[in-house]
Formats: sequence, structure tokens, C-alpha cells
Amino acid sequence: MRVAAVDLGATSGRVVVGEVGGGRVGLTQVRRFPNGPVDGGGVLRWDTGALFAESVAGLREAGPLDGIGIDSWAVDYGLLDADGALLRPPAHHRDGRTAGMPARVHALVPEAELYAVGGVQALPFTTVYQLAAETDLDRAATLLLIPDLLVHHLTGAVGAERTNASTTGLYDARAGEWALGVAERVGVPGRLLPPLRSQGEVLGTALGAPVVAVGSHDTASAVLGAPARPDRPFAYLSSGTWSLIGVELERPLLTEAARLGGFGNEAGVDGTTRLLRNVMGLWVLTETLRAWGSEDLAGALASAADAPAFGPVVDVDAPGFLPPGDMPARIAAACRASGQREPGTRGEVVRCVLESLALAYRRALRGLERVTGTAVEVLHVVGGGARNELLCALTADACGVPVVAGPVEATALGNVLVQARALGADLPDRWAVRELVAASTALRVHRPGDGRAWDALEARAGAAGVWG
Ligand code: LRH
Repeated sequence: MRVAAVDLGATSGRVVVGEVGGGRVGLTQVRRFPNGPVDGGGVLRWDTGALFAESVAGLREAGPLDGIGIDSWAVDYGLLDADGALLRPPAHHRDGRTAGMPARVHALVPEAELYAVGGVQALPFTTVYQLAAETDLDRAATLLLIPDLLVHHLTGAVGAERTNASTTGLYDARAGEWALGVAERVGVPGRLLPPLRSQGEVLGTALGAPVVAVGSHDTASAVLGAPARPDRPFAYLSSGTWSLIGVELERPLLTEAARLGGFGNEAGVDGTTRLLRNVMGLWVLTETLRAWGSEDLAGALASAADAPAFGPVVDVDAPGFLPPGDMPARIAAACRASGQREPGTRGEVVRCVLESLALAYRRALRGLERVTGTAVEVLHVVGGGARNELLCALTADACGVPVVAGPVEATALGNVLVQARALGADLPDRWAVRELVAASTALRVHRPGDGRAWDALEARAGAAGVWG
């Protein structure tokens, strides 16, 4: 069986061919293309026209296919008019137009009530808050999230795949349906929300192949592609532009403790719940390199490895790190504000970012254990960040659990294997999918060292007021 995964990430997109058979899955990347924010009339936007053209070119290069599946980052959307035409290029979630929007929405539906239904983390860029800043709702007939927009472009089909719909804040996490009551109360007409689709449904045909609904939220596909075992309680860290750290649950956890702990419930493949925290992620590092005009990630990591351990740390989730800009200056300012010395050399700046990320993962993991009442025994780091050995090692130490790093291509694997299953491959459940991933990829284990230095670091940072 030969299927293609189109995987659109915030900094690059790719088309990957997956071949499934003989107890293995193999991937070949056929096309990779850059992605990023573009200036669209004073608002940061996505150039979906270019992304879709690149995706189609990649699918053509892929040759004959048995299936096509599409995933991308979450929360962003395009609005279509009654003729199915896109009103404007979709806005980028890092645009500042959402400033003040959470408060405006919470005045209509209190935050705790929103959480009790949708269970999402109240991040300013979540779809429901973006829609509060939207000027085109009256002219729009349909809202499509990014992967659904590409499915529409390829097949004409209109729908919303559930894993990504669950990130909007307009989805009823328990019922698995749109939360139409909430939508109407926050001023989003129910007519905009298209029929929901589940993984495995055939959505249409493109280039002679069925387009199959996969976990269209990249993180949902990545979590499926994490080589976890059913007999060992695990957490995952989908490590890319964003860091999504969480656990897999059988059903949503919509408690006040989960909300106040900063965790969101997102729908996983096969009706699971991904209880996770969205941590700012490698964005802070890539923006730092961009500010330096450098593309030398390996060099930056090597200098961080040589820099002294346990220097200054920052709250990577502070809103100031969200928009594009001069990260080294923001890091220095955050260190000054908390009475810490500023990192001096570039190696120290990178070390500060990595230790701050590891500390954020540690705090999230402890919080997850607290709200679920389950101790985590292993952390699966998947995605591009699994290649970052220094960060994986720091994460193992900070979290006090073994880190299993890999696969880097967990998202594409999750995408490919949901298609393969829908097309008849013998993969009875998600554990069978994960077993196949484990059998087909190289993994690296990072064992934790003595955690006492991290206890001290966290205490020092807390006393300095790093988290406010
Ligand atoms: C990761 C991701 C994440 C969302 C963010 C907008 O790519 O999908 O899960 O929170 O992008």
C-alpha cells in the first residue's frame, strides 16, 4: 500500500510517501517547502495559495497513490463565501489582532463555562478568540480549518475533521459535536460550522486517489505516531515550533483543576482525548537564530552544550515570546525583570532557552500527574525536536523520567497509518499502529540523571518571580 501524507507545519510543509506492508512502514519525503507568516494588509497571514500549489506539486511527484491524507497546525481557518471562494488568505495565529479578545469572549461566556464544554486552554490565538476579532463573518458562508481548506481545494468537499475542530473552543469535548449554543452566544453563526468528519472517512478523490480523513491536527497524528506501549503510563512531547506536552486519556477531563493547571483537552485519534499543555516550543530558539541572521542550529547547540549549566531561566510561555521579533532582546529583558543576570554569550542565550523549555516541560508533567492522579513512567519526544540531543537530555533530567526520542516523522507516520488502516491494513487499534512505528524506526533513550539540581533551579526561578 502506497499513500501520501501532506503535512503542513508552521515553518515548512512536506509531502511524504508512506509504504505499508510486510510488518513495516517506510517513509520517503518527495517534496519540502518553506512556510511562514506573510504581511497581508497589516495582518500576519498564511500564503495558503502557495502552500496548496506546493502540496499539489508534491502529490503529482509522488506518483500513483492508494490514498492521500492531510494534516496541519491547528486553530487557524479560512472563510469561504457562498460560492466556495476564500474571502482572504487565512490570518496567522501570531498576529496581534487577538489582543483583548479573550476578555471580550469571556464577558459573553465565562472562561470556566467555556472550559466545561470545550475544555481548551485559553490561549489568545484559539479560534474562538480569533473569531472575536474577525471582520468578515457577515460575508462568510463556511469556516474551514487549514487542513479542511486543502481538502476542499483538492476535492470540493466541505467538512471539519474532529481532531482539529476540537482545538477551536467551539467543540463540545464530551459530545464530540460542535458546541452550537456556545458558538451562538459568542457571535459565531452556527451556519459557518461544517459537518464533522472522523478519521478513516473517505472525503473525496484527488489525482485518482481517495482523500482519507486522518488526524488532521498535526499533533493528533504525532501522538498516534508515538511508539508508546499500553502497559507503561506515558506522556508525549510533540516537539516542533510548538511543544505540546500531554497524556492520552479515554475521555475529556473538564475539571477546574485541569483548567487552572493550564491544560487543554483536544480530541485524539479513535475517540481518545489529548490532555496537553501548549508550551511555546522551539519557536523561541528559531526566532533567536533568525535575529542573529544565523542558520547554524548545530553550532548554536554545540555552544550551548559548552555553556555553564543552570544559568538564568525565563518563562517561555510569557505572551511577549509569541509574536515574531527580537528574541535575544526579550530574553535579556525577562532576565533583568526577574533580577537574574543576562546571558552573555550566544551559547548562554541558547542554553537559557533550552533549560527554560526543559523546566516548562517539567512543570507541565508534574501538573499532568497531579490532575490525572497517574504517575508518568516514560516521556516520548516526537517531531523535529527529537533530534535535539541536548534538549532531550535536559528534558529527561528535568522531568526525572526516561525520554524515548523519536520518530522525528511521527506526524507523517500517524497520518499514513490512519490511511493504511482505512484502506484495509491489519491494524486493529492504536497500539498496533504504535507497535508498527516502533518496529520501523530508530529510537534513542535518554535516561534521567540526578534531579536535585533541577529542584534547586525551579525553586530559585520561583523565588525570582519568573512565573509572576
Ligand atoms: C502544532 C500546533 C499546536 C497548536 C499550534 C497552533 O503544530 O498544531 O498543536 O496549538 O500548532
